[in-house]
Amino acid sequence: MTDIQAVKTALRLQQIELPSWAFGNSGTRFKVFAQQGVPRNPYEKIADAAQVHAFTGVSPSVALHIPWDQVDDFTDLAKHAASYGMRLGTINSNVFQDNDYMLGSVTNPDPRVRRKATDHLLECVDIMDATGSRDLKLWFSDGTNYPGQDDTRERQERLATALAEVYERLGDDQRFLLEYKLFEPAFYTMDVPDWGTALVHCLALGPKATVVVDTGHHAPGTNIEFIVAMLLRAGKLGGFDFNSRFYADDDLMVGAADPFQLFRIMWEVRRGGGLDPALGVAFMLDQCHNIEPKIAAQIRSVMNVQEATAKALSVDSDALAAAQRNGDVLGANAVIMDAYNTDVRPLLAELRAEMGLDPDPVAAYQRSGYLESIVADRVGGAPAGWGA
Ligand code: RM4
Ligand code: MN
Repeated sequence: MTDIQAVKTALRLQQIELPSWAFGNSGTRFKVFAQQGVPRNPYEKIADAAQVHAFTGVSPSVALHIPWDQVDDFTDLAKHAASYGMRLGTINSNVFQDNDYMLGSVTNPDPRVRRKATDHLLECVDIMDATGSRDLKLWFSDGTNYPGQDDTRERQERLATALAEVYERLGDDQRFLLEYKLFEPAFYTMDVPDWGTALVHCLALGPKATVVVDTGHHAPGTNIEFIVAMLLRAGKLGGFDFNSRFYADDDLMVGAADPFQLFRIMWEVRRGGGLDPALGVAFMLDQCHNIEPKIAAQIRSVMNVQEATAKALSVDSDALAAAQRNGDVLGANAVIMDAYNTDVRPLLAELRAEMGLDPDPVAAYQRSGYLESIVADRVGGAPAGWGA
């Protein structure tokens, strides 16, 4: 039997962080289709993110990407966020868009480039101090394209050196989240290709170093929920970059390509205690809305995470444990499938009504006229996008 009140309480506690870059223009290497009303600066991105929170009630923080979201005064930006009932969340470092980084950033063979990259990471911690952010997300595009191009082991030493310097700089209440990615932009070796590499570096440093799972960063067919279970077991799951993919790092809306996988991931999160905010698992979106309207797509994505979570919370864990103890393969699988096949949308609609929200957040947003107002108001200036 599922305790509906307990499910609702857990859903109220789950917060989903929005990426500032999802509100700017994005595309593929073939074409960026500019949309109307797109924010022109971090202040306008936060205004858009606030809309997502206004209609979902569970997304009160915005992650920043530096230098895309560079401003003169981060304290002022934090105040601006607070005026919308929002706060600034994870600071994402960016050491992949400068010409100097062609052969890598913190693993570059040139010590001058390594210094520059590490200094950027340290500057991101300064920004965290100003914004009150807990988390620094580290993703490195570093790697090689050809066998022999550089010394794979030496690159790991360089990485360890940079990570140790950043780790030392973190305040008592700050952490870093090390992100891995199988391939792209490097095609032969990535310096942090998988969760094993990320975990080894984090274990060497201590409790403030954790691993972040970007759901788009694995080989096809990888059992991501197993990785989640292992990282939770080790106390090293810092959080998620949620998105979904059909082929590679597609950055589509989470839950769109494979809602069953998202449910399985959320079940392991629940099983490992990760829904308890005290464990510090950050649920973040890392997506690009290339052809769909961005604010509505973010609302939809938040709802998709909530639906997967509600299904995971619907698993009858006592019945599952009993079936597992009895070696009842079919029975155990049936418990999981019953939860997955539960329509949790009425429960979420009820919860939203209890929270004073419209039960249908996308429709309510679309009716609100916000999109029409930003299309009319945001005329002139340069729309935000990658590199902006
Ligand atoms: C990377 C990685 C990072 C994100 C950038 C834009 O593939 O997912 O988390 O910040 O893309
Ligand atoms: Mn990511």
